[in-house]
Amino acid sequence: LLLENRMWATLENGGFDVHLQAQVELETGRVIGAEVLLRWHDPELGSVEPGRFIPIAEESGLILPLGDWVLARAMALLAEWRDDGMDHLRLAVNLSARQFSGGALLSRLDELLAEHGIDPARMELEITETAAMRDPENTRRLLLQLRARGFKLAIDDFGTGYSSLAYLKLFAIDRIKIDRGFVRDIETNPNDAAIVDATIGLAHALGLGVIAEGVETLAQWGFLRDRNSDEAQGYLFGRPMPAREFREFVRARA
Ligand code: G
Ligand code: G
Ligand code: G
Ligand code: MN
Ligand code: NA
Repeated sequence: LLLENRMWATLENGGFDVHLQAQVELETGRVIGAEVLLRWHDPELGSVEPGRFIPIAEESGLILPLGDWVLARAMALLAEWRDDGMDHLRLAVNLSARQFSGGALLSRLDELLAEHGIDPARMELEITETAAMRDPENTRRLLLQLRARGFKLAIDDFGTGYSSLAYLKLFAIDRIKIDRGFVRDIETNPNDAAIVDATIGLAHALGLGVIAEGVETLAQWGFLRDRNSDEAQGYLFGRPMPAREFREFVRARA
């Protein structure tokens, strides 16, 4: 309850922040966008991990206003970038199950698009397969509506959730994010290598893009390049960093 109360106060005080982690084209390492990752530094508690506070936010319902704040922040960043000649970059935002089933998402996104004058193709919405499978029929409908708006859609943490491959043909998605748990031991664990290999093949056979998460080493990058994954994300290319730093990061590599 302490954390929950503290989070409400932080939200009211504008004390949450986001970091951006680069997403790169696999072949070249060129930055094509970033994932938006929520950060909370509390004056008394110090830095609190999203893995700790997001589950609490989800249980308490705080995730709805908090997730809304993240979406607004992402749209504002895209507007800044557009005005600054960085409009080729995409931002990926994580959606929680509650946001996704809440019913207010579509109208809120429409509002934000209009307010900031954003091309929805610049924004990718990530949902985990577990969240997607809570109510597959609702998910199917909402994804179609989001796609009709022009948003990009990705399945996060692919392969770790309670799900079925059948949804891949049921849902209108653009990209699969291979969970970093499969990437970590890709060079030493033949099972992980096989899973990653098969996932890339499956994605491509279905006409979907694929991004590998948690890429930390040149060897992992090489493995993924050999298998023709499309994109990658991980410490090798860049840690999550404040938005201002990310802008410099992109400039320095352009
Ligand atoms: O750096 P990392 O520790 O940021 O993120 C940990 C977890 O928190 C990830 O699973 C990520 O999906 C989740 N997460 C980070 N930011 C957000 C957010 O804005 N909304 C939601 N729902 N989850 C987030
Ligand atoms: O939404 P998702 O669970 O995919 O959030 C990405 C998480 O992965 C964040 O917690 C982020 O900090 C973390 N992360 C990003 N790149 C790497 C990496 O190269 N190695 C490890 N161990 N974690 C990473
Ligand atoms: O190894 P070094 O610290 O210079 O790597 C910095 C960055 O340079 C890496 O994160 C990667 O983006 C890029 N890089 C490193 N090695 C290679 C390579 O073999 N091929 C390409 N295209 N880029 C590389
Ligand atoms: Mn994610
Ligand atoms: Na993930």
